[in-house]
Amino acid sequence: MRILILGGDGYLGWPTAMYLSNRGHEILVVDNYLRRNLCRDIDVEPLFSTPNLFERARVWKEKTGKEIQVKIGDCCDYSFLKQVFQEFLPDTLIHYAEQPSAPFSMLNHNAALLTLTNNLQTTLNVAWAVKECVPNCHIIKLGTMGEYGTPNIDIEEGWIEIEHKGRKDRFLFPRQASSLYHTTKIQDTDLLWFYVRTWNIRVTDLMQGPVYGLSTDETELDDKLATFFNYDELFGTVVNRFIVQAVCGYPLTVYGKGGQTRGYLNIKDTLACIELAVINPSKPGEMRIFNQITETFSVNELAEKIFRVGKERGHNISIKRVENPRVELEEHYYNPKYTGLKKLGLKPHYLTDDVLHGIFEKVEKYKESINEHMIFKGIKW
Ligand code: USQ
Repeated sequence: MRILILGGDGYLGWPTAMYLSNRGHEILVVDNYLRRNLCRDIDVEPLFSTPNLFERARVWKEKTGKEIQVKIGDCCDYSFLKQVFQEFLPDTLIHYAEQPSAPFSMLNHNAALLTLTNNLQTTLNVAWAVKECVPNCHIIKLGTMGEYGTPNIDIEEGWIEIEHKGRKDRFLFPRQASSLYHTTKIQDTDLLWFYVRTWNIRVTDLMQGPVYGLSTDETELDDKLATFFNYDELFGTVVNRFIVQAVCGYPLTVYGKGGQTRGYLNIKDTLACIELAVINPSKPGEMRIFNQITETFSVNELAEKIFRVGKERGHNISIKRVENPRVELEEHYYNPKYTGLKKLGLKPHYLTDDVLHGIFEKVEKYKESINEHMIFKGIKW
């Protein structure tokens, strides 16, 4: 298939590009380096630097003989995006091109505006480019489990049937996020659902939980093919952060009571889920939604696991409860359904001790590069 990946430079975008290229698909990645630039501008650079996309694609070709095409540009610019679509004519579009950080979106008005305009304008442009250039193209959009929030009822896979005063209908499952970033993802969902109903386009929305890990079969081929690995408060996700904290002797920062429970998944499973969505596309006029997680943990459970494995590796670790900088429930019911992707064939890589040892081993190599000042900045909601 011809697969266009928007946001192809990111933590997930670049590993996805290599994974699908390795499986024989024709890949074009597009990015404007928003994430790289934001990290540099606000002094939260990843654990190790990674080459730009052109260099990454050159190394990929050297190692595998396979080509990944690269275009640098802003998906908010409709004429640029439309031209990319007209020239490449994708069968599948994978949409990662968003500002992905909840804390960044809450930093100040400029950051909020950037998040809102970047995320929504890109999604709007994607829907239009598909309609005008390749109406049969399957859009795979990365949503997030945080769209649902933490309701006091079971979380269904995207949809819920409601009976009201003797009548029934099927609706999007209620969404109530707890950051502006997560709210833009809800708005993305709504936008695409509107265009699915109106234009019969085909969409798969993957409601993903926080991802952890830094290696995939493809990143292992060469150090220059590694993905970004942020461990800072803005762009790092909790498991990756805690492992870096454990390695450098910074206390594991459990926010509030630590009962916040989320669904997590290994970066390898993100790639597998994307591939399953690619090869099993939704139908025209269908908005298909999967909850993309493999298991759930509270922050306390994660901290305890990482504490235990880190101790085994001889690290000097402590767990510190800090006042929660976020507005979120710290003790709540959480029972999401996540059977759809398993039915399509997903074989999860769970967060075992072995997996944690593997991430520790990688991070330990860069121990000297860890900048403790990036770990906690206290960005408050
Ligand atoms: N947390 C701590 N201590 C920390 C960092 C985080 O207790 O030092 C807690 C947070 O309060 C939260 C949980 O860990 O309850 C997860 O936080 P996170 O920073 O790993 O994840 P989040 O901000 O929710 O966002 C991340 C990605 C985002 C993705 C989302 C999936 O940055 O792009 O969409 O995970 S989900 O959370 O399911 O919406």
